Amino acid sequence: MNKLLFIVFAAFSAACSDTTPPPADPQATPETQALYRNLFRIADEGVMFGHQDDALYGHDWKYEEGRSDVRECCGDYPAVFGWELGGLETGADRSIDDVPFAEITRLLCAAYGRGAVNTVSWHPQNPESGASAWDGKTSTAVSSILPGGANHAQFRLWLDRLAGFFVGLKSADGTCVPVLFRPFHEHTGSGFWWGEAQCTPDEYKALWRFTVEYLRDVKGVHNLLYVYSPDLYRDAEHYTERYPGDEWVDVLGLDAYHRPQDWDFLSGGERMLSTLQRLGHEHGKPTAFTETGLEGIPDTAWWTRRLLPVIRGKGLSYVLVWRNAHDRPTHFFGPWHGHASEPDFRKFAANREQPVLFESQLPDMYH
Ligand code: BMA
Repeated sequence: MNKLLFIVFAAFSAACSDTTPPPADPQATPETQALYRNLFRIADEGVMFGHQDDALYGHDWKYEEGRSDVRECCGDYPAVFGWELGGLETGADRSIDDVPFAEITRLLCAAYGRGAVNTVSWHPQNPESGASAWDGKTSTAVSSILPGGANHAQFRLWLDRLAGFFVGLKSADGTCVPVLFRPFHEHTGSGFWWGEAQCTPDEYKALWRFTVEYLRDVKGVHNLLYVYSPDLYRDAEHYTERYPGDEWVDVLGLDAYHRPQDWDFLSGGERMLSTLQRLGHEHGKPTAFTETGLEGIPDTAWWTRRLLPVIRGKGLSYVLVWRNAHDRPTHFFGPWHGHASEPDFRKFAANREQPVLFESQLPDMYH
């Protein structure tokens, strides 16, 4: 190839590889847009490792500044920090896990300051009964909060409170901290009032679209990327049955816990994450294993024998394991220092076949 042709070709490829679709919020802040572009790019370097509530508490401690069960096992903080907003909708100042929202704000902003990525889940109470998110007895909760529904005004108030939280996430230099927001998750299951048995596909889509539209267009929240995260699913049709559409979603996720009595994690994980990879390509979205874990980690080689094989080569931007509760000794999904799976976690963290990225290994995700 002559030199001129080569330069034209190189410029063309650079332009192409730089073309990522715009996020669901075209007015997303520059840092949020940069994070979105980098979610695509990071998958070529490795899978970011995430842990829910990592900076707040661990297996046998809580609120000790700087501590992290993950760091105590592998020497580095997670690349992705998960946080939970359940309870915020009621105006409470502590979450359903008894965590002060002010602490979440402070530590989430600190994680951003160190270059990490933040994601937020939300287990809002049942709008009809006032019981928890797990109250899925009726099939009218979702329709009751849609426009025209008896609880619609209440739902707007919930979103007002969420919007207040999101716009209040300010870094030291005043930048609004970008967040991967993952509402109404696991909806291919029926564990929550917005689940498959509790509402129709059209109601679910309307709920999603209203939420995005209200936060973005009415409340002017522009630091969010929206993550769609079904539970276990049968096939691509099942995955997309309640999908609100490409213009409403930024990241395609999957929540799938290893429950040996219910399904085979290796073959099921392979199937679901391969389909997710294909869907990511078809829809032009980055993908993530948004929640997973084996409760209590009874398999001491779970990290390299189970998790690593299913995430290997799937093009995921991140994988997040659920929280290590400080007040329930067997409710943990992440590693902790002294647990029998710790050496295997270190191997997982250092493996070279499928790089797993921690906080200090991240490139600048926000520019
Ligand atoms: C669940 C459990 C609960 C917790 C909820 C929200 O999966 O860990 O104990 O309240 O997540 O964090």
